[in-house]
Amino acid sequence: MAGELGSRGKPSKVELLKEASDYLRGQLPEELAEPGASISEDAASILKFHGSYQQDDRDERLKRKREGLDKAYSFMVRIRIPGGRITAAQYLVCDDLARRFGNGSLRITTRQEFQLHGVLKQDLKPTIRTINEALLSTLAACGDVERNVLACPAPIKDALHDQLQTDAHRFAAHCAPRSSSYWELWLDGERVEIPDLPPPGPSLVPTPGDDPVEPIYGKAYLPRKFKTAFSFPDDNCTDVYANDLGYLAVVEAGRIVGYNVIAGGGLGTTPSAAKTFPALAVPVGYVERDRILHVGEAILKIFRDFGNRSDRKRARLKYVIYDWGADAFRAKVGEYLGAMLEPSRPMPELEVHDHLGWHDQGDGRLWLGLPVDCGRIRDESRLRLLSGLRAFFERYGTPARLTCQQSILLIDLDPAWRGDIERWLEEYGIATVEQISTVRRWSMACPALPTCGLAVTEAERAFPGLMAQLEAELSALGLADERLTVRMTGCPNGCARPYNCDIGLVGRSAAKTEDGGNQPGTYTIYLGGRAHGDRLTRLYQDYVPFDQIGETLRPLLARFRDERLDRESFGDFCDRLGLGSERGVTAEAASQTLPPNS
Ligand code: SRM
Ligand code: SF4
Repeated sequence: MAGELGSRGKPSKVELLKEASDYLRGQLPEELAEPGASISEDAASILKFHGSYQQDDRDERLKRKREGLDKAYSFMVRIRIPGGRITAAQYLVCDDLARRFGNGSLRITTRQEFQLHGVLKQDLKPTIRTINEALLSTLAACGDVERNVLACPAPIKDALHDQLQTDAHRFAAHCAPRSSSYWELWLDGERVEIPDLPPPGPSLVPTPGDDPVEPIYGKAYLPRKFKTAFSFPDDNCTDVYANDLGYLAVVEAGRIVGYNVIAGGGLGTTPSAAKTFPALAVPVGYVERDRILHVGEAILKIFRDFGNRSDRKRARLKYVIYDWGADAFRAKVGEYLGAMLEPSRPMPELEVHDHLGWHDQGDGRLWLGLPVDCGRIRDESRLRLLSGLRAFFERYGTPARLTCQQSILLIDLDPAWRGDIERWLEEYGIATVEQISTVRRWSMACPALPTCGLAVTEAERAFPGLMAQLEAELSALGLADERLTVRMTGCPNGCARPYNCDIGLVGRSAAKTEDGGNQPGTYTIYLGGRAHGDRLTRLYQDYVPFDQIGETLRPLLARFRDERLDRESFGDFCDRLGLGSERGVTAEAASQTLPPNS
């Protein structure tokens, strides 16, 4: 049972490390100051809380090993951007850093942030300092804490969109770690206040064990990462069901009055360990707008107190809820808050928008949503996206928004600029949404090789080849206009969310070229989710070689064309046919009621 699974086992090594780190210091200050290209594994674990991962160039690993050389180390730096909102000046700083200290590219993540890759150890401090000077942060972009808080980035000028962004920012500020180690380490103790992320206020749901420095987290922080998203039910562009905590706006008379709270989403899984599975969030209840911080804090603290601290594979909120049952979890939330939440309110039917193309903001200005393949902003032959966006922000100085589909929205545009902007797109070879296929528009891939230390095989680098296969199949079948969400990852961790879309492709085994280089290996095909993100995929076929993905899907796509019901999507069709085997947990499965062990 969950309580027993929770905090009672022997704490894992990472737990001991966090607890002994003196609020996220550990050996980090000393090791960063030492010469050498890398830091120890222990220091790297603490570095994650500061927003950076130690990585190495996996394309170089074998060659360097043969030559007796150490790995080619560098660091990934993740920039925390709640709700995906950035100014032109901030964009330009990120661009500078990518050129000066990174690998010449910026990457928009599936959680509305930027990542820099390839930063060398000696450049970490100037990089993170510069990010803070631009009034952005990397604090808690990674690590066992509340991660970047998501909100619909559409710059629609109505009360609703404004309220949703405001609430996401309030929540992000409230949950930020409070230890001063971040400022000591990167800014010589000088704290930078970020205007829309004020310093966190006092704890709102005091519990007996609250720590004086970190009242929400405690000395050992959370058992694992924790993710929160705010969303509209009729525009679930933040994929709220994949989050540990989700707030779905309840709207009355054009204003958000409160939220239906959902909890326990999470996609990471280890195929060989049946104790792990992807899960979608389940309903918890309704909360008025002015109590969202209280409810969120209570849920974070339940995870802090009952999450599994001995087995990191099973240390996500979804497992607490699964082990206890959803009713018992709701009761525990009521206990922490001193009152049960009201039942969830009715909501409109779920929909999703990608916000690409030209749109009217409602204030006389326009926004232009640009697709970015795998979120990678770089210059590559005719497509000069890095240089193009730099020129754009230097010229217009208007802000931008990042989406959870790895794309960018250029906002607050004067309609009179449209002709010039269209010429600018052509000059830099930047494709608009009308110029790419529908399948590409709705697809994503994670970074995988060569930077990700956990990748089994390729994803981002295999993406163009995957698109070519699918575009050919879909065109041949007359399905080119079908909205198909295809998401590819280099391993089962699920970073591009392959477990709740139409077609998920998950890296299964590696493949090497004759000279030992990396190439796309085999993939597991998952089917039957949908663009709305509220249904899990099922495992359809395992170990499919990369170049056979298109032909494996061909017969099924043909059947879909011939046998689909009116307005049925491919995912709905696969679900109706019951294709594949279950590999996840739904709201129904989690609704058993076992008492939490308190
Ligand atoms: Fe992720 C680990 C990249 C979104 C589940 N993820 C990683 C690491 C840091 C690899 C590592 O631990 O060494 C990857 C860095 C690769 C690189 O070179 O950049 C990585 N994850 C990403 C990004 C960049 C993928 C992308 O295509 O954009 C996304 C960054 C989001 C952000 O800005 O914070 C990213 N990761 C996700 C998501 C999707 C989401 O949150 O909406 C998930 C699934 C949801 C979830 O959390 O369950 C996800 N990432 C994981 C997991 C599995 C966690 C689990 O519970 O098992 C890992 C592995 C881990 O934590 O040990 C992981
Ligand atoms: Fe790396 Fe796997 Fe995440 Fe892809 S899904 S970024 S390979 S951890």
